Amino acid sequence: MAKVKDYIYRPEFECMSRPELEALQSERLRKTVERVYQNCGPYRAKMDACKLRPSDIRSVKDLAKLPFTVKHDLREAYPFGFYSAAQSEIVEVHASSGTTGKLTVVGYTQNDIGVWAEIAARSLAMAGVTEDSLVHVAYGYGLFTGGLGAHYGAQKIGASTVPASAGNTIRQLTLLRDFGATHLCCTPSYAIFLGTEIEKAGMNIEDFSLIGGAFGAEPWTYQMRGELERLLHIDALDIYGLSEICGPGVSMECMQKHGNHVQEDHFIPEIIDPETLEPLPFGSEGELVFTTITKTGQPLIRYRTRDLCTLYDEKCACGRTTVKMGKVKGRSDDMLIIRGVNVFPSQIEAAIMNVAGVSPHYMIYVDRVNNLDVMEIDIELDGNLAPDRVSEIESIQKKVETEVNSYIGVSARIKLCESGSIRRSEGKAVRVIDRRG
Ligand code: DLL
Repeated sequence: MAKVKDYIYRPEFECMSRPELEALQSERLRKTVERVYQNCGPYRAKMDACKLRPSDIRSVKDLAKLPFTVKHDLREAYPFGFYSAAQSEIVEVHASSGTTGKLTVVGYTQNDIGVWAEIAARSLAMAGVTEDSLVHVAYGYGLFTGGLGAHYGAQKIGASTVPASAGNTIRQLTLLRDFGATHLCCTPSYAIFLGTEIEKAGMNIEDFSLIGGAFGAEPWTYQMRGELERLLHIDALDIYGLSEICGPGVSMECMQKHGNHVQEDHFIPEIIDPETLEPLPFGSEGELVFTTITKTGQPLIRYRTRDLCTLYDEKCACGRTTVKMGKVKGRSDDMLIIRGVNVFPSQIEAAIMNVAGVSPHYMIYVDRVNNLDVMEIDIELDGNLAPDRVSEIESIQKKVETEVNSYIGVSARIKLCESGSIRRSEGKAVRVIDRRG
């Protein structure tokens, strides 16, 4: 039974008719384009290069005329060259490191912090947060936007906010239980870790008051949601965002648990073909692109996220009218090419989580042996399964092998390991070690 009630925080924006929304988006887009052209050198240069003037952008229908922005553009302008506001107006700076290269820096004005608090509050309201809730934030606080984003949202609602930050699992569990947290915010992999540690810590989930949570910052499957809900006795909802656009809350799943609503009065989403860069219709899988239309510090125009997913324009039973994003399959940079086949870690997760007897803790190793790509997946056995039941373990191993092969079309060596043997992460999970150099 669902425990969470889905509160529509701002129906006047979340439930607008499409013509009303497009009129609002067009007005905000015009202002944003004018702002970046007048105040941000790299944008003026990009628009001049395509012979575009702000007056050429009259409505959302003109969006595709505008040039894209990519991470490399931000890094070239490191640290503050993409600001569209004076340094004196910037009140907070965040940055993401990615796997390589320079930091990608994002500056927020007071207005932008307000936008962020608003979208994070709307998101937490979808997970049932009210002023009576107690929200335990176990995303990292710091340059990463997870901690402060969830914090601003919970505070805007008026909930009691516990800024636990990441790490120290026993302390997290003790605080969650003793303070009676109703909602948990952290990465799904860390939430699973917390869930599996409860019993080991001699605690009982019945003594916790949790009902829901907002989990994101990394791809996770519907199967993982099932596991998380079973372990923590909660409704586990998906929150999406990225530092460059506005941290957590750019989109959020409602209690229908079928896609994340994009906060379209603040961000215009598009899906493009990552090869041809042409916009694709709703329902097609492609690269997600966002244009911010209410930020003033560092607005971004047609920012290519590298995240692969699908947008849906379907009526949602929750009453919101905004476009929904399907599950993020992964970043195009995270795609593995194994013996010529494109594989995303999230597909492997979906395959292994279909088999009973394994836990959600796994690690993928890729090697090149005699010029051939070889993949090994180490998966922990379910904690309740004794490792000496050889025939049962062999049968699980076979099932995982078959499932992975039929899901992704590539064979993998499956190694089942003892519970607790795979490294846990307190933030974004590291799932792949590619040793092919
Ligand atoms: O991860 C912001 C965030 C914090 C989102 C907390 C949700 C919760 P970055 O560190 O800049 O920002 O990483 C952004 O993480 O482009 C996606 O590839 C991935 N990502 C974020 N949320 C999800 C999600 C934060 N719900 C990058 N599902 C994005 C899948 C996600 N991937």
